[in-house]
Amino acid sequence: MALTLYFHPLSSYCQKALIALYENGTAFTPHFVDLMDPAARAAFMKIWPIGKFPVLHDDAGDRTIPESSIIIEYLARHYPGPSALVPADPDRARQTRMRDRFFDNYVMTPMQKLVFDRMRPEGKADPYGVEEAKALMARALDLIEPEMATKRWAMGDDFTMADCAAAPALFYADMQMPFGATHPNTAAYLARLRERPSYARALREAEPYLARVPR
Ligand SMILES: N[C@@H](CCC(=O)N[C@@H](CS)C(=O)NCC(=O)O)C(=O)O
Repeated sequence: MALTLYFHPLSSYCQKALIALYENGTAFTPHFVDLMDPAARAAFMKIWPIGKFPVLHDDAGDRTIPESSIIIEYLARHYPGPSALVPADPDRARQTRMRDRFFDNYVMTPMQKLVFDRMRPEGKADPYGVEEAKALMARALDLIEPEMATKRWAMGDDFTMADCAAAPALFYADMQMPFGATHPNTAAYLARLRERPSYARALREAEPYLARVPR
């Protein structure tokens, strides 16, 4: 098979790439990476020395593609399917990329800060950084909330790369800093994302590991 995805089902960025693959029924070989296993980590670092997943490998051209957004752009270009995850219209493509960046930088990044801070060794917590992350996430949610009053998906009627980014970001953000009571439109959007078959599948696959996430 041409495509291999190096990933772990619990990882939010891996879920983002999985949604894109499942959305278009793209065939790929799943390569599970357990970064807690030193041998598996060392082998993965040879593929992508930054050591962060997901990473896609395409036998065609022997291409290694890291970074979830770049993976989705690559799939949209080389393995297109019924869901045009990056719109053909240049202006809509730019808006999609903007929303993808928004969810990654202002929801996923602070969400990860909250998760990883809880995993730090005793005495190494970073309460100031956590407060900053919470404030950033709250600002992001305040911007998403009015947008999602009228929209089904991040770009309107069409499911795009922005929704691939939004689903795991909002899922884990809600786990760390529940927003259902304060941001009902965003919560309803998350509920729609969870029902979307591509994300429902990624979540089912993450389910056996979810208890590992500190909250
Ligand atoms: N910018 C990267 C971020 C990837 C990322 O942060 N992956 C996390 C899992 S969600 C990871 O590999 N963490 C392992 C580590 O840092 O050791 C992307 O979009 O793919």
